[in-house]
Order: sequence, then C-alpha cells, then structure tokens
Amino acid sequence: CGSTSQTQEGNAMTDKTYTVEEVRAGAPAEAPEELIEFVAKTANLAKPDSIYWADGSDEEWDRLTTEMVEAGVFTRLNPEKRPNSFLARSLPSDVARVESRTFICSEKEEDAGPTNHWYDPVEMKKILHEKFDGAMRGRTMYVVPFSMGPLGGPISKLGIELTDSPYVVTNMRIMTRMGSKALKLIGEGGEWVPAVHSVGYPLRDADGTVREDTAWPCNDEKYITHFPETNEIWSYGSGYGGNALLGKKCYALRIASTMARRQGWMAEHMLILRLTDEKTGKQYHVTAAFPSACGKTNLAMLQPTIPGYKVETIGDDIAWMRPGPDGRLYAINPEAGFFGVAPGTSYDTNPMAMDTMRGNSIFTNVALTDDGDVWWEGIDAPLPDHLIDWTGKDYTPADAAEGKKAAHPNSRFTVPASQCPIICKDWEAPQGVPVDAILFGGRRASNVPLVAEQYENAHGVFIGASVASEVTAAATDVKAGSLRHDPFAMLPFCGYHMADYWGHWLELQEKLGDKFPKVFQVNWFRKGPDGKFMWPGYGENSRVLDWIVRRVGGQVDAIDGVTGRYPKFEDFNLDGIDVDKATWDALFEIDPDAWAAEMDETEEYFKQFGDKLPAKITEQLAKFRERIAAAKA
Ligand code: OXD
Ligand code: MN
Repeated sequence: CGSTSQTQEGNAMTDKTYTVEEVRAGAPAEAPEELIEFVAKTANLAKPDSIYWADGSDEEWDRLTTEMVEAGVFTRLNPEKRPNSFLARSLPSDVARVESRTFICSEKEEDAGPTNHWYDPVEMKKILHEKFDGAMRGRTMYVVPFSMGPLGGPISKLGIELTDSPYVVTNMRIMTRMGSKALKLIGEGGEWVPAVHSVGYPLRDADGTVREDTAWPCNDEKYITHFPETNEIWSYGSGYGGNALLGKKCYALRIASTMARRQGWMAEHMLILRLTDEKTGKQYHVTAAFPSACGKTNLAMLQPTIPGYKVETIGDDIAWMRPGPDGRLYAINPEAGFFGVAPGTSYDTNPMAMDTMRGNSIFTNVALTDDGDVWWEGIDAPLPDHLIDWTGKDYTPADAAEGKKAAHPNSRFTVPASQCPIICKDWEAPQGVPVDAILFGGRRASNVPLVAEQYENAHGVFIGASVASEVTAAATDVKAGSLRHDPFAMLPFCGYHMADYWGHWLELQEKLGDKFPKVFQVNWFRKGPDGKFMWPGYGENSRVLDWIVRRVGGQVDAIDGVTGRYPKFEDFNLDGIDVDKATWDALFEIDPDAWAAEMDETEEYFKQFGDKLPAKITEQLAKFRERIAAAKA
C-alpha cells in the first residue's frame, strides 16, 4: 500500500478531542447514550478530523459517490449503460480476504480451535489500541448503523460500523439495511454489535507529517479481529470485501455463529432459494453451502432448464436458520445485497445476476471499456481492442495473449438484492422460510458423485464435516487450485471450535429429529479423463434439484451407495441433454480404493480436533468404511 509522505511545515493540524456532549450534539436524536459513548471513545482513539452519521438516504449516496468520483476513488460508469454505478480499483496488495490475518480472540485458545488463528483478547486489544491510535487522522469517521436481516425481524440483528472509508459506507448501504431506520431500532433498545474499521492510512501523523491520500488507501499490516465473548469486531488495514464490510463475514458468520451456538440457532455460509413445482404449486426451500467462489450466486439465481419448475432467489451467501414453533428450521438471508464474483458471470451462466447489476451497482477490480462500461473474463462481450484493466493500465488483446487478466479473478459486483428479477416475494419475510433440504458442495474433479443423499441426520453432519474443495481466488493467502478441507464451507468463517460447531449441528438435529432438513452432497465439477466437466452445470442443475425435492417428498427411491443414496438412472430427468448412460455411470463412479484413501486422509484431518470430535462423527467414519468394504467385496 502507498507510503509517500512529506512534512508540510506549519500546516500541521492538531488532533481534535471529542467530548461526549459534542458527539451527542452532532448525532441524530435517536442515538442512545451507550452508542454516543462508543463513538466518542473510538474517535478519541482514532482521532478523525470529523464524525459523520450515515442515514442511508439517496442524497447521502449521491453526495458520497460524487465526492469519491472527484477524489478519483470511483469512476462513474456510463449512465446510459450502467446508471448510478461506479468502478473502484484496489491495490494489488488488497484484493481479497486475508485468512492468515483473521483472528478469533476468545478468552481460551481451545474455544477458537485448531482451524482458526487465535489471539489472546487482552494482547490483541493492546495491539489494536496501538494500530488505531491516530489511524483516522485527516479523515472522517463514518458512523454506519445497520441491520442484518429485515428491519425489526425476530431473527434479525443490529450493528454499528465505524469506518474511515466512504467506499465501505456505500457498499454497506447496498449489502445491509443501513441508516436511520436501523439507528431508530438501536435507539429503541435493540442490541447491537460494535464493529470498528480503519483502512490504516492516516493522512497525518502525530508529529504533523502529512500524507497524500490515494485512490485505495490501506495498510500492509492487516488485522481482522473478532471477540466472540463480547461480540466485538475490529478490522484494520484493508478496504476489501469481507475484510471491511463488517456486516458480512465478520458479523453474519463469525460473530453470529458464536451467538447462534449460545442461543440455539445456526449462522451458515449458505444460499437460500425457493423452488416451486408449477404443476402442484408446491414450494420447496433449499439452502446450500459451497466454499467461496464455487458458484453459490449462480445456483441461487438458477434458471431451470427443465419445464415445470421456477426458482426464486432469497440469498446468495449467508443463511441464518432458527427452529420455528412447528419444529422446522426457518431461514432468513441477513444481507440486502449480493457481493458476487464477476469473472465468469454472463448472460449465459447467470442472466439474472447480469440483470441485477444493470444499475445502482459498485464494481471493484473489473476492467473498464472505452465507452464507460465494465468487462471481465467470461462476460458475454468479446474482448475489446482496448480496455483499462483492474490495475488502471491499458489492456489489449496482446496482454490477453500473454495470459494477463483484465479483471482480477476475485473482482466483484455489489448489487441490491431487490434488483434481482427473480427475487422471491418472501425474501424479506421476517420469520424466514421453512427449509426442506440442505446441500453441501465443493469443486471436486474426482471421487465425489453428482448427488448423494444422507443416510441419517448424523451422516448429514459427516458430509458437511468432510467437505474438501479446490481452492479459488476468494482469499489471497491460500494456494488456488489445491484441495483443502473446508468443513461446511465454514473453514474461514466459523467463530469457534470447528468440532464444537459440528456438535451444535448434531444437537439441533437431535432436537428437531425428522423435521431437520435432509442433507445432500452435490458436485457439479467432476471431470472426465479428457479433463472436461462431465456435468453441464448451471441451469441443468435444476435436474438435481428436481430429484432432491422428489426424494424429500418421498416420490422416488434411491440406491444405497458408498457416499450416500444415489438416484436411479431411470428416475432422473435427463431429457434433452447430452448425458448418456456411460457419462451417468462415470458421474456416479465410486473407486473404493480412492475413497479408502480419502477416509484415511479425513481421519488424519479429524485428529486435530482431539477429544472435541463428536463420537457420532467417528461412528459415521466407521460406517463409511463398512460401506467401502462392502463395495470391495
Ligand atoms: C464471499 C466469500 O465473498 O465467501 O462470499 O469469500
Ligand atoms: Mn461467501
């Protein structure tokens, strides 16, 4: 991140101190005392030049986006092609979540568990105190009230993000219910989570040295920290995505998962969709967990290729699920927008996402066309003769020939969910929708069949616990392409000990019994010997959903196999696609030796969880091995 600094003698401004009275005088009347004190305390530490209370209005959006255009942070896209939309370019050192700098600061190390980076909360607070001291000098500190979930809903939760990044404020306006209405609920006594964020690039130092701002201020040192016992979030040094939009991964997953454990609900890295059987009018709700950048947004907005079904989108990334009065599990999407991966998104792969981003959108790290629109690898439009790439440089087909990407592989669109043409009319239903099936998936070139149903509830947890997937570009510090365990797609997002989290699932299953949704394992990414995907994916995944809901409805039989229960060839709708019996068999082929090796490796992986590994998981591993032995016999 940029570092040029110079001293401007005589031009040094002194730090402002903020009394509680001054902060109150500048705050909306609804702000409760506790919030005023938090704002004053943080301001006296970070020493911003001013404090601004975000109201979430259109005027505010217009003002902030215009200011950012003037400052060179945003490029306004061609209003005829992409009205009210903007492009931001980050620095190459700040393009994704940084898992190695993400910390769970629980009092006891064992509560964070072996899959998280733990840090002592007292020590971390000392570090943060040092880092945040003066971190906002020369900047405005924005007070951003927000609700995760529909305003006032029984499953929804409130928060306040203090940030020195207007980019974050505008993204939070799309991704959450942000502004005065959330503040009003806080004022009425709603509990809220404090979340403090700084890009870590003050425009002035304590000694008066001033530093010019850059289009993407950030710091090479990053801390994304969570305090699960006190429900606090502090994030320093990054302006990007989940590192900075603290309602998303930090709150709605890491902190919420710890709240959910205490309160008997679930915070999951899952999309939510409604599938309607148009013949009967019956609605099914499916949630699905996939590791980052494995096509959750595509599945959430799927256009069924088989007749008779309709998909409506409820969420594309996070589900909060709670047992309802009827003993079923009900899900809400805590977010209000989609922060989707741009490359690969097109009218071909996800027309609904393309229509969602027609306006009122923020794009980060995509390429800019000469007529002021966006472009990325895999978009419908052919590569133009000239682009400005995500680093701000000219880009021509010669660069493409050298293998350079015009858009960063983790470039993103931030878009309001309400703009999705197939957004479900009940997407904001405060009590949520009843869940009929839960899917776990990943990118697996081999071994894992197209679809498999759990044998029993605990087997569903075993399926989730043993998810492994080829790594994508969504985090900077894990090697793309390698296979890594990503249990429940929650590896980077579980706020507590992973094995305790599995235990929590098992407890909820026990509580809800048969009413707990059935789990299915899916894999769209299996490859043939020629290295090509065997399953067409995208809209054709409706065929898998069709089988799943018919299983849930008890309308079809299944075949018992090694990893679970599989569809019968004759029951599965393959009309009109080029998947013959040989391909089908290859999609479901089980190599007992490969699975034996995978189970050995899984057992090895589970060892790190020690005594906390639930006995039911060990039992499921034994049952799995019995099925392998039977398949070999
Ligand atoms: C995301 C992620 O941005 O999972 O949703 O990385
Ligand atoms: Mn995600």
